[in-house]
Amino acid sequence: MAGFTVHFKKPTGWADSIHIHYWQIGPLAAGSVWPGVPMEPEGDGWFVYRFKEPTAHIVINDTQGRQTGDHHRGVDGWLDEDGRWHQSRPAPRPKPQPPKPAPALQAKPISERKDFREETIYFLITTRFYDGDPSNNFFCRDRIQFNAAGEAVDPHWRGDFKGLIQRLDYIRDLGFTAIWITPPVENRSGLDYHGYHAYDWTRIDPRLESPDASYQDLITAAHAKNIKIIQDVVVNHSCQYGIRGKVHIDHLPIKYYVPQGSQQGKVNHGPYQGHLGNYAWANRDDIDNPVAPVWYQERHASDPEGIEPLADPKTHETVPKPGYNPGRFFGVDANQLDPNWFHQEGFICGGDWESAYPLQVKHLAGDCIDLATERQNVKDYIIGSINRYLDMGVDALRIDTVKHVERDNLLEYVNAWKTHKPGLFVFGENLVKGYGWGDMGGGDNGPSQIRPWWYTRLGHNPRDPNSGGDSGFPQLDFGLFSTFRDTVSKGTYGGTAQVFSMDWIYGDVTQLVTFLQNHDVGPDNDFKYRFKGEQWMAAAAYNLIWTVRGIPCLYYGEEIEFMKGAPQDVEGEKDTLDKTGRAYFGEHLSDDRLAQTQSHPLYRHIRRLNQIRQAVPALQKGRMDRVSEWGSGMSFIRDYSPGGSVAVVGLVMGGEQYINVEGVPNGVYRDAVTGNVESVGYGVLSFHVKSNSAGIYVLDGPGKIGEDGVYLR
Ligand SMILES: [Ca+2]
Ligand SMILES: [Ca+2]
Repeated sequence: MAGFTVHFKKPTGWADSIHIHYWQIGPLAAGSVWPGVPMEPEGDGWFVYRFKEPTAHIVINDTQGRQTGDHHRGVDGWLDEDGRWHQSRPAPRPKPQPPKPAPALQAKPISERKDFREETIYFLITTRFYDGDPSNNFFCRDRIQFNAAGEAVDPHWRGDFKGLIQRLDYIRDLGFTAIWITPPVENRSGLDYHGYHAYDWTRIDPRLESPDASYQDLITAAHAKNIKIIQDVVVNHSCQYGIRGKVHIDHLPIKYYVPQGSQQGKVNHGPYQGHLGNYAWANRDDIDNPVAPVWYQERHASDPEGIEPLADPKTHETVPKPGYNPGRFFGVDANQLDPNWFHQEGFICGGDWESAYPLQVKHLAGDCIDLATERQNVKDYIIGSINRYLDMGVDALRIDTVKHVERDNLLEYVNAWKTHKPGLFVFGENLVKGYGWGDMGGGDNGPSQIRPWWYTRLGHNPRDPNSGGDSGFPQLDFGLFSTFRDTVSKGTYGGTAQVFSMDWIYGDVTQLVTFLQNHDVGPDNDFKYRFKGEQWMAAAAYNLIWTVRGIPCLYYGEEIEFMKGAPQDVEGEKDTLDKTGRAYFGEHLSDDRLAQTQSHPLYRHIRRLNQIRQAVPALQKGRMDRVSEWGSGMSFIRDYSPGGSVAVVGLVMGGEQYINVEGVPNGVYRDAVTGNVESVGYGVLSFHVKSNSAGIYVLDGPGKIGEDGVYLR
């Protein structure tokens, strides 16, 4: 017998120590002992072994854990790196093709984008983004900034819809396809520029609109640029004055307030001059509520300066009176609230924060009065008001203060809006610092019922997420966010895998909205500052957020490290917005500064990540598999086989690395970052990643996407 010869092409990533293990080679010959005998190199990555026996069962391996499947051979053959046999040596693989041009930033038309996981989100506080109309600018009563000359500057209500419309191209160029705006409905509070103190859900706040830039104009203009609008909605509470046309909360008109030692009409309240009422527009001097008591409504019209003596109906004392109880102007008597609209349990105290019932029925703060959300009149009012904005074209909703409303009650609202507008994407904010696993562990001090995962589910067992299916109400991913304090903020991915190990507790983890920071929180020890870390750490965080499961969301200014290290919100009594992460951004968007802003390394970085994610369905929708993490790097597979898309991702912090990922479907992979091509024949993809960069190998992918930058190259 002549025997036969086996040739083998070493796959990418295999060690050079190629061995062949064999058995059942005939009745008289013994098989080899694992890992078998060395094969001889024969050039161009090929190895050879000659059998004297007629047949053999064989397994080829590299002695480092990589091996082929079992083969039974009796004739000469060449085994290629995809596991296929040939009768002669196959031609070398074609050289990597030149990368195709990157897909245009233009997303598919909105009408074709039914799955919100295809989007990435830019979150902005409308009043702090870009001022297109100074005539609607307005100072809040609190936290007014004065310049050296004693003039009030930087009005809180400054950015507006007109400015946002003018800068839609900026957001589109950055690659975002959806904008989350702070609540646009009419507000009333000493500090209401952010919109979370609603007074009238049925009206858009006039301080955001201009004659030629209404809310409808914004929605229409965004849609014309293929950008979706996400409206922020507060269900849990109203402002401290009640709701226009529905319910009044007792207090004295603010224009009668005079501080101790002053005199009405002579007080310097900055832009308010004289009193805290009328500043610029008469309809904002206090409230114009038709359900307020008759005396209140009469004063609204008859005494705009707040100088005619008024007897406080509660105490019969007369105002204006210097130093008269400020609580009568700015406070709320929790015992006098209308039970048809408000809960009757008083204000939240220290011990209430980790307990569901008090958290959900008590008032969050003096200007956040807890609505009786389970009552039909409240449901009808809020659901009906928001339906109108959905009819105007709003594409998605973000729900505020989720854990303050009992889940099944809140789902009544969410499901009503989804019924009104089928396919609507609605996500929630359930703020937690920590993993947020509730009764599922992770050192959580609160119960499951107030944690994000609970709201993504329908079951009622706090220890069994699978006791109910997907509620269809995904949440902002505060669990992942919380890990950034100890990971990317310290220049390591170490510990990140742990949060992904609990992904199963969510209804649909691929729909969570992921972020590094927002207007309330940042990834530091106190969870309250804009990201303070080095620029490369932020880039590493974005590499992660844009490639793991979830829908990435960027907070305005992150793209240029805007207000780096500043507190997200005012801290000290004297702080003004310019000292915080909510500072006015518009100066970076002026015509003469725009090019500079757009050349920032992180701007270019995020732009490219958006390009890549938009081109790879697996990054949008794939489940995460084979998560591996070793501090200076991590790797995983995003498997969206149903959509024909698979991506293998390796992330690197610090020096360059070679990364091996196992369990990879066989085929040809192209790196979206470098354009490098690798073939996988035995389930292992091995690739090189430069320092502080990433490899994003896409099965049958388009090759390199976008231009190299500082952090992706
Ligand atoms: Ca303005
Ligand atoms: Ca509540």
